[in-house]
Amino acid sequence: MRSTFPKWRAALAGLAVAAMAATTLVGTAGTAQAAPSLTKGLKVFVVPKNLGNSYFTTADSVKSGGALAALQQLGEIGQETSGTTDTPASQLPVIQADITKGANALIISGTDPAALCPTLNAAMKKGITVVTYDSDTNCRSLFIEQATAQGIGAIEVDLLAAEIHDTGQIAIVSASIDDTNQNTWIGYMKQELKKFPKITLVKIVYGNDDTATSTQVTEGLLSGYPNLKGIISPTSVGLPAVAAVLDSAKYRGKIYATGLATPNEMKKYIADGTVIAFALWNPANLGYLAAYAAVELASHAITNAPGQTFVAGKLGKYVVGADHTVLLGAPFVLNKSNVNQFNF
Ligand code: RAM
Repeated sequence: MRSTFPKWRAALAGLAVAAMAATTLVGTAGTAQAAPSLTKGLKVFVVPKNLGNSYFTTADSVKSGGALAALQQLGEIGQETSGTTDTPASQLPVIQADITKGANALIISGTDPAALCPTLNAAMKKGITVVTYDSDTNCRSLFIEQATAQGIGAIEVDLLAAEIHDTGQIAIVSASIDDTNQNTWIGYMKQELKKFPKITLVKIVYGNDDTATSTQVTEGLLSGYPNLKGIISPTSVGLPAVAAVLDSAKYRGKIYATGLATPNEMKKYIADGTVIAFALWNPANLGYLAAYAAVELASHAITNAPGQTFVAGKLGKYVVGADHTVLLGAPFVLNKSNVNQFNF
C-alpha cells in the first residue's frame, strides 16, 4: 500500500486530531453551567437532513454529547425530528409540525438553501429562533459551521491528489443535488483542482445520502469511466458505500477514494487498505455548539451580529463572525495511525 501523504499535511492533521481528541474525552460528563441569563424550558427542535444517518445521530444525541446533551444541561426541552430522506420535501413537513408544536428554536441542517425559506422566514417573523448547523440555508439567524468550506473542499482534493500522484480522472459521489454544504464544498474542490492540471474531474453523481443509491451510482461511474483513478465522496453516507464497492482485489490500490465519513464506518476500509485517509470534524461538538448558540439567541443573551460572543459550555468561548456564522474549528484527517482512537 502506498502512503504518499506529505509530511507537513500529516503533521497538521495530527495537531487537529489531538485537539479533537481532547474535547472528545470530555464526553457528556461536562458540568457546564447555564449562564444565568439563559431562559430555561425552551422547546428546541434539532432537525438533521434526515434520520437514520449515524453522523447526525452523533451530532445530535445525548449519549454522544451532542445537541440534545447541551440542551439537557441548559434545562431546555430538546427533541430531534426529521424526515426519512435527504430532501426538502421530506424535511419541510417536519419543520412545519415542530412550529405547530410551539417551537421556540429550530436547529436545522438544510437539505436545500432556498426551499425551506418561506417556512423558516415565517417562523422567524413569529419570533422563533432559527439556527442552521452542518448545512446552511439562505434564511436563519446564525449558521454554525463545522470548518471553513474552503478548508473542507481543499483537504479532500489534496488527500486524493497525493494518493493518485496528482494525475488522472476523478469523480465525485455527493449527497443530494440540492444540499447546501456538499455543493459549497464541491465549488471549493473545483478551485483547489486548479492546482492539479493533470487531474480531470469527469463526473459528479448523487447518492442522496442513501447507501443503496450511493452504491449504484458508484458502480455506474466504474463502468462508465474505465480509466477512473479516484473518487471523492464528501458525505458520511457516500464514502463508506464507495469504499465498499472498491473493497476488492480488482480495485484496491488502483482506484482511490477519500472524502468525509465517521471513523467507525471507515475502520474496516482503512485496515484493509482500500482507503488511505479521509477527513471529518467532531460532529458531537458541532451539535453541542449549535444548541448553545440557539439557546443564547432565543434567550436574547446575544444577537446574531458579528462580534457577539458567548461561552458554549465545555467548548469555551465563540465569536459570531462575518455572514453571521460561528466556526467550530478545522477539519482533521483520519488514517490508519489514528482512526482507531475514535468511537463514533
Ligand atoms: C452526511 C451529511 C452531512 C455531512 C456529512 C459529512 O452525513 O450529508 O450533511 O456534513 O455527511
